[in-house]
Amino acid sequence: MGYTIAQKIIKEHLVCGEMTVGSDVGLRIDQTLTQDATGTMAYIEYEAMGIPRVKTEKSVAYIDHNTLQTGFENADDHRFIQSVCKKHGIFFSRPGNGICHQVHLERFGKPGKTLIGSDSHTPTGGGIGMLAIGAGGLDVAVAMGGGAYYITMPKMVRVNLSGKLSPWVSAKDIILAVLRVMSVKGGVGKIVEYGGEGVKTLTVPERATITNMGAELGATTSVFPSDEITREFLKAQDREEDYTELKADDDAVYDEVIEINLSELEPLAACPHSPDNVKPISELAGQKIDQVCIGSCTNSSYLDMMRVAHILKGKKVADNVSLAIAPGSKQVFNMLALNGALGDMIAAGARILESACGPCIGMGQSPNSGGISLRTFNRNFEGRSGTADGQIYLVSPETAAVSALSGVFTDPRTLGDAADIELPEKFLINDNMVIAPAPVEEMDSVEILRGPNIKEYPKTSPLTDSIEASCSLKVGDNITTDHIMPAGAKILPLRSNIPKISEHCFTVCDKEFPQRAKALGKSIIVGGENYGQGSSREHAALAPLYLGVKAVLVKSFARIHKSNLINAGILPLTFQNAADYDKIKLGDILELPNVKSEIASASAVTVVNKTTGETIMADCELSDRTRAIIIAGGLLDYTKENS
Ligand code: MIC
Ligand code: SF4
Repeated sequence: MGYTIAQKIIKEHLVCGEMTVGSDVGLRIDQTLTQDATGTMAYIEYEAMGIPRVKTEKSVAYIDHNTLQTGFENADDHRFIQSVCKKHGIFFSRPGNGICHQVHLERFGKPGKTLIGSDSHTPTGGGIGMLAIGAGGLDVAVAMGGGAYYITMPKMVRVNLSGKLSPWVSAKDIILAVLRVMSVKGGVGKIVEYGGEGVKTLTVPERATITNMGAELGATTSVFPSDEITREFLKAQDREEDYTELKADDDAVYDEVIEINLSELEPLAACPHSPDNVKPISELAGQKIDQVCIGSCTNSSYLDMMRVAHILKGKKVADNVSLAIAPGSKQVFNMLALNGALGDMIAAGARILESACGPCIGMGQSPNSGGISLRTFNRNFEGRSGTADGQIYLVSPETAAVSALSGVFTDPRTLGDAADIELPEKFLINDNMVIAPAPVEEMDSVEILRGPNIKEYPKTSPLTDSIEASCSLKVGDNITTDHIMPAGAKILPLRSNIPKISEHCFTVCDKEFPQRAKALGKSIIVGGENYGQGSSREHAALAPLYLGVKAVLVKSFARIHKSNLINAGILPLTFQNAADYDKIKLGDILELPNVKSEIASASAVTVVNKTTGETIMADCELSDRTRAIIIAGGLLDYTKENS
């Protein structure tokens, strides 16, 4: 039996475990990336491990999220990360150099290598055939120290692409079509692999748009083959030597196959408030809009930007629309500046932003009250834009640009012939905003610059024999990490300060939650399906930990959040019988009388609702390793115990 692309990379990097679906496998990690909003915590954790130099082939720290410096906090955190990088052997990508995933794809990613990143959109690297996975900061810290990264061996999904995109239909429409089929939880426990004749029609940046937004399927990662198109891209980035061919064996076996005929696709939009709420643009056409934002790690490549500039050239943005554009990297920005495309955007009335995440994470450009905003981003969760009742639609750059000019939802196909824009033979190479670490012999003299915003990792404690705690919050299905630990310009600067950031925990759902949980001292959260979907932010586990949350009891979990809970020593429990969800109310007192022995013996966990007298059975799906982590009180304690 042959192997899929992902299985080949896993096999090559396997340090322990069996490659059978559902079992835990440990992988050797070649490259890591962090961004600043998760990075400070990851580097605090790395320092706590006491390993002088990173052991990966390449580790890069990007500053791209917290770039609005409205107080000392972000600048202090950037300085801290820069000093850690210099000392410990990590490359530092300065603010302004671009969004981590875009820059990593351009300058560092290599086919066939493993990459983990403290950001859920790390699978962007799958666009050049990497096994690139989003993880919590602590997992990235461990990998930098040479430790394995553990995943549950996923099922394999093959998406067969046939045909060729029609003019004005774009890579974004492909991933929206996949989301329409699979939904935001359809990818949990799976790797999505693209194949078929249609693959040859897609450039690397287009493939990367698709693997990037595979995160919204809940998938472990997504991957494309590495072929002649990959070689051409790497050659244009002046690193052809990084190329290796990668393809699935002809007799590779997939658990699921999805057919997408590119020729049949039309421009699509993900409507509020979920990336899988997909409708054709033709159905929305004519509705008035207020804002358009073009950029983010999904759609800010040179190709995307050139297509947008071409549409805007010689035209004017509609009076009712505010258009913001953020090129994804300094490379893209600089090329647009030199070839005149930037001038076309400015002339049309676009507001040009720095190369960073910006509006995608609520760092500025929040829309007006109830405003309709078309964005080329990957997430449209409620409130994420910074405007509680903002109506965010996720669309392709082409749809976004055309609609910015008309002031209403517009199907770009109405524009007539599309321009044939191709990738350049050579990108502009200038890595002067990537700072190399100090040589080993100088590392001892590098001082770590810690600002007052940086506070310690919250206190953890080993699992107790029993737990008695109240239900401090009850939430429904598809709770995102943006609900649990909101981001945005006001809250993101607190990422290094868990006591302060925890004051905002779950306030999107319930303003009283932080005070209530703190007053209770110990508590349990109850939720529905796909709990914790979205980002990799471990703050969505660390803030609850700080507030005394001992367990989260839900119908099902999203992958990264579940592992962040385990790393923080919080019990991830699932109802054996989903209907038991109705048997717990806010304020009920719950007792887990034998929790430690049940966890230790891999048995079901008994939950007694002392308020109603009913008993509920819960599962706690753990491997031997994660069981030991939970018992120790989290990954840091486990690592200390085992080193
Ligand atoms: C996001 O898109 O939600 C983020 C902000 O990039 C997060 C990381 C974070 O919260 O810092 C992610 O995707 O992991
Ligand atoms: Fe940044 Fe948005 Fe991409 Fe997250 S999804 S890394 S916030 S651009």
